[in-house]
Amino acid sequence: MPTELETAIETLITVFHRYAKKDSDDNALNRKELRMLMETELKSFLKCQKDPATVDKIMKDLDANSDGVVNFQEFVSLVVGLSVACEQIYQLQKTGKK
Ligand SMILES: [Ca+2]
Ligand SMILES: [Ca+2]
Repeated sequence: MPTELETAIETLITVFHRYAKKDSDDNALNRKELRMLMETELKSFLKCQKDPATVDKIMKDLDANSDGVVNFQEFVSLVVGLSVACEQIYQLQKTGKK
């Protein structure tokens, strides 16, 4: 039986490829694929983001090698960034409840 963390890592890989394979390039997310992934899989996380240019901005920030698409390594940095932000909120809520 895989552990919770192993399952989480597997899920990341599965979700990335589910969206990445929508066009001919299976190993990267183009703008449309990234938008679809974020709108579907990160719905509640992005709800507070009212800026319509968010996807474009995130895409530009993520595309470390500037090839116009987001590969798995670049996608992981989005997940890491969101995880860090969420963990900080988690900490704040914990301190707030004291
Ligand atoms: Ca693709
Ligand atoms: Ca890239």
